[in-house]
Amino acid sequence: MSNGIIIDTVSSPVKIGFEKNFNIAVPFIDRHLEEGRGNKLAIIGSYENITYARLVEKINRTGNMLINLGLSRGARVLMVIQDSPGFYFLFWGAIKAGFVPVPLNTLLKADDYNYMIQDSGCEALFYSTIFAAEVEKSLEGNDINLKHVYQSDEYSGLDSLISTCSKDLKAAPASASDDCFWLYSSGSTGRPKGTVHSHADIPVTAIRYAVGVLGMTERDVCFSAAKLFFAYGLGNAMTFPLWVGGTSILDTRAPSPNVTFEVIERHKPTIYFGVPTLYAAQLRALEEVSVDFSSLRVCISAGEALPGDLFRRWRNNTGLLILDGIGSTEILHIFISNFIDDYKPGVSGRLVPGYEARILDECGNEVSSGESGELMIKGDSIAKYYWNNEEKTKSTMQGDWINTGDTYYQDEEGYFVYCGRNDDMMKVGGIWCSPFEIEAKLIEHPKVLEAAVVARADADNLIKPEAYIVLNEVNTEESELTKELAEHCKDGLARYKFPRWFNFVKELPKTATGKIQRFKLRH
Ligand code: 3UK
Repeated sequence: MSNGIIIDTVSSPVKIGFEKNFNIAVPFIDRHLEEGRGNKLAIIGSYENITYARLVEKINRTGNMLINLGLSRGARVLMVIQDSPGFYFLFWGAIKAGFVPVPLNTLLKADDYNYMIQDSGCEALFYSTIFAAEVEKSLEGNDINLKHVYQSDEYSGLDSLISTCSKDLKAAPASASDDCFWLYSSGSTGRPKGTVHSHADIPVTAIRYAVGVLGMTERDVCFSAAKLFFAYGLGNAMTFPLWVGGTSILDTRAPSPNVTFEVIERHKPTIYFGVPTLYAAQLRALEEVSVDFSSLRVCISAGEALPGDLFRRWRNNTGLLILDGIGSTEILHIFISNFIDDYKPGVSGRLVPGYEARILDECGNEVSSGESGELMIKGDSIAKYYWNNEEKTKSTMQGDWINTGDTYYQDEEGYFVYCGRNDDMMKVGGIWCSPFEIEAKLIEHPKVLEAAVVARADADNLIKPEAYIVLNEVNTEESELTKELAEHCKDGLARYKFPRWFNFVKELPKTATGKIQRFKLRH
């Protein structure tokens, strides 16, 4: 049986085509039984281990359960589900049965859930018991037209709901360009936007990034500190291992350094996917403990830029590479990346083959080499549109191209260098200045754990950089430290770039996915 995807590996970049009738549940789920992987473990971790055969059975039962609810074709099914097998069952059961799963960030508050329930017009909502308080509050006292709400117990997954449903299910007819799933993308301002992805997008990221860049095979065991509800985690811990027939480690706990170390030693992943803040905290923890990283072949970082200093310290400490790559909810996964045999500390890397980039100036013209501008990307995994938001769709998705909202330049070797979000960039003395470059310099100082740099107007109303610092240790006098850090920055940064103000804070404002919210620090 064909799995519906036509991959032309002779052409470069690889060409990806789809048969007319195409539902991604066939190549990502059903295929594994035909390929004899029934007894192989698909999921390990906090819960019972799940083989591919059991996965297919549970997904089919879940799909039938959703059909039995009488949902309309294409109905949105919201999921507030922790990293557990139940997440897989619902996500793939919905897709296979012709519905559209919408995993939500599990760290949100009732008000956000309420908004997403209304905005999506969903017909069903499933949530893990531990998120009951906020989810249930979101349902109280309003006229949400939601037909089905289910709490799915952690340990048995969805068992009580699905055990009487048939274990046979044929994938619903679909095509590569049909709506397949959504993720809510939270911009730095405004309400989150329902980002609608089609059936084509998941296979494209798996083929171009997981296989093309990371060389993933069925021998890989993936562990992602980023949770499944985040596009980064969804690829790392679900769609990538499912594409290659590998194994995923799921853990429900918040990813502290100790939790990640324990999981790595116990379950022996071959690839670890982290975020810069966590790598920084892990490095600090490694001063006290030693950890067996011998199962790992490579580490990945995304979500925000990885400072070169963290890359170097991690390699010195563990002997492992961290490949930084930039991805987005809209493009679904990483489109510019460092490679195992082609990397450079402190840069995002090169285009993932299959994606194209343009860097534009304020007038929309391509910049000359070495100059920074707005990064536009073209590729075949980009979301179709934002739900219910024509204005944002028009300004972001421009024909085949998408505006990432990030400022980049290409260095003399052609590597893409991140400078900040477009709205975080500042002009100092008429010259564009990247908060990220200054932060990367500050982080090199041994007393600095994290740093955020924002624009602040001086007495003449001219913009200068201002730094917010989280210290590694707090036993240094602040005025001393300010002097020390100013000296440290003047050495190695262009003169106009050193921060004129230093603030020492306990923590930096961050989004639920760990991105520094610099706009909250501006004043
Ligand atoms: C920023 C980075 C510098 C950048 C994501 C991997 O982060 C992901 O998606 P989001 O929609 O955010 C997208 C924005 O985050 N960013 C992400 N990675 C980097 N900036 N260097 C990086 N390595 O501003 C981008 O526009 O939450 C990451 C895979 C899938 C993802 N969705």
